[in-house]
Amino acid sequence: MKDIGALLNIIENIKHAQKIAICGHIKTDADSLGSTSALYYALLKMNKIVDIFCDDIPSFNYNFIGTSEILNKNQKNKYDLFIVIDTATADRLGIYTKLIYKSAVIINIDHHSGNAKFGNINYIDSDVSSAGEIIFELIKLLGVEIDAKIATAIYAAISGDTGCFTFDNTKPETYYVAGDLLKLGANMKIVNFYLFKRNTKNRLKLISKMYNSFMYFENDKIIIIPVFFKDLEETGCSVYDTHTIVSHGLSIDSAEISVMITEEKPNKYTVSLRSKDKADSNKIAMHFGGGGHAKAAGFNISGDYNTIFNQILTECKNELEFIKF
Ligand SMILES: [Mn+2]
Repeated sequence: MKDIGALLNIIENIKHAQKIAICGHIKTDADSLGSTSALYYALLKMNKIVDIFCDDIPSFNYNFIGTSEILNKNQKNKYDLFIVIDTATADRLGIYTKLIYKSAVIINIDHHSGNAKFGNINYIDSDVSSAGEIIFELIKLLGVEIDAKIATAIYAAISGDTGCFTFDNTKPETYYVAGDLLKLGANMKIVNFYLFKRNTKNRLKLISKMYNSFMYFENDKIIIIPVFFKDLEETGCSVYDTHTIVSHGLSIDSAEISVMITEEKPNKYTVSLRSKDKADSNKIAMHFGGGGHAKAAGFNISGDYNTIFNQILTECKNELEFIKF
């Protein structure tokens, strides 16, 4: 729920701080990068000393946000304020987890319902589509003029987490915010291309392999898409190139749950889950120590492929049994 009081508390803290750090999560995405970058640009306009971190090398597709030029450039020993965005648990900051506890005040801004509230100030609103929506509100309240660069970063954040305004988390308010951002100069064309349309020849090769390996269970209610390390090697792709394909499993009428099991490194798997109507992806992911949202979640797991595959299939079947009632 929106909590203006808490936002005003964050604003007071920002106003009184000089050295501020901003960080998003590992396995970064458009929401994390867009939200952290937008706030970074806004705080620079307030003449703050700001550093932005992310323990990841973002995909080329996010370069338009401008983050690659500003990310992980400077690191001070201590910050007045450390602002964590879009990150449910502190360990998802990777190597920067240690840094937050050296700061005077930790502000935790997120939209994951399972957020661990590790900040001194926690602003968690799971009603909004993305952290981007919260950051838009925050920058407006800070009184900073939102230019086209900031608007594009926030638009990318929202568009990324809503799957270009197609997921269930897209609400009337999401469109109002997106409309405001377009008026402020957000470059919708560039966001649409880099987040949803751009391909490389290598990625097209990988996708065609993936389409050929869709597996169907429980009268086609469960779709599992395995991607092996050798597939990535043979096509010259990374895990990032597999993104979005997991949603395609749900395009089949009967599908309730779509799972992509990607062997990122030999015997190390990244698992992405998507669900359509009643099935809860978050619940399945939490069973394996992961998390996310009701319709989109994920986790990491290591070990023997067949064992992992069977465990995941069993949990998906359990969820189908559960939603029958
Ligand atoms: Mn997010």
